[in-house]
Amino acid sequence: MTFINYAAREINCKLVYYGPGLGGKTTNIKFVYEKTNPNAKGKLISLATETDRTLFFDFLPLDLGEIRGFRTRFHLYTVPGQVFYDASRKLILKGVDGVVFVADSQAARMDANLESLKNLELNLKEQGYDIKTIPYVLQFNKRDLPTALPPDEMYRQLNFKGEPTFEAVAMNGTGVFDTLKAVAKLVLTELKKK
Ligand SMILES: Nc1nc2c(ncn2[C@@H]2O[C@H](COP(=O)(O)OP(=O)(O)OP(=O)(O)O)[C@@H](O)[C@H]2O)c(=O)[nH]1
Ligand SMILES: [Mg+2]
Repeated sequence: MTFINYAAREINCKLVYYGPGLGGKTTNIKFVYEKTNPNAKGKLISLATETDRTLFFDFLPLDLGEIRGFRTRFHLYTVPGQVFYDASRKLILKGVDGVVFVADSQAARMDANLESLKNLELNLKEQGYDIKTIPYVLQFNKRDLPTALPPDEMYRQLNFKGEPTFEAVAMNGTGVFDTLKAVAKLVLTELKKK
C-alpha cells in the first residue's frame, strides 16, 4: 500500500524486516542508520526491552531523494521476533510494500526460521497479501558463526520462489545494503506497474 501524495509529490514505501528472535533484524537497520548521511535519515526509534529485544518495533525513515519529481522515502520497520509478540507483528505488517526475511544461519535456529516464515505467510495472508507476489528478499545472517549451515542447505530450506538471497554479517554490515537495495528495487519496480 504505497502512499503516493500527488499534491505534495511524495512517495512513501514501507519495508518490514521479519524473522526469528535474535536473528539480527534490529542490527540490520542500526547499521543502515549509522552509515546513512544525516540529511537523508530521520530518527531511529527503537522500543526495546531491558535486554535489547525488540518489544514493539524499530523504525527508521530514509530519504532516497527524488524519483521522477517525487520525493521518495522508505520507512524501515523491524518486528519483534519472539513468538509471543504475534499481535505486534500483525500490526506492523499493515500497509507493507516489501519484506526482508532475516534468517539466522545457525543450525540450531533452522526450526525457528521455518516457524517464522510460516508465521509471515499467515500474517500477510490475514492482511490480504500473498507472500508469493509481494516484493520479498531473503537474507542469511550470522555467516561469521562456526555453527552456520552451508548456504546451499539454507537456500534449499528457505528459498521458495527464487527470491533474491544475500549472505550477511549484519554485525559488521556485510550484505546489509545489498539486501536493502534489492528489496527497494523490487518495491520500485512494483510501483512502476501501477
Ligand atoms: N555473530 C553475529 N551476531 C550477530 C549478527 N547480527 C546480529 N548479531 C547479534 O545477535 C543478537 C540479536 O540481534 P538483534 O538485531 O537484536 O536481533 P533481532 O532479530 O532484532 O531480535 P528480536 O528483536 O528479539 O526479534 C545481538 O547480540 C547481535 O549483536 C551477525 O551477523 N553475527
Ligand atoms: Mg529486534
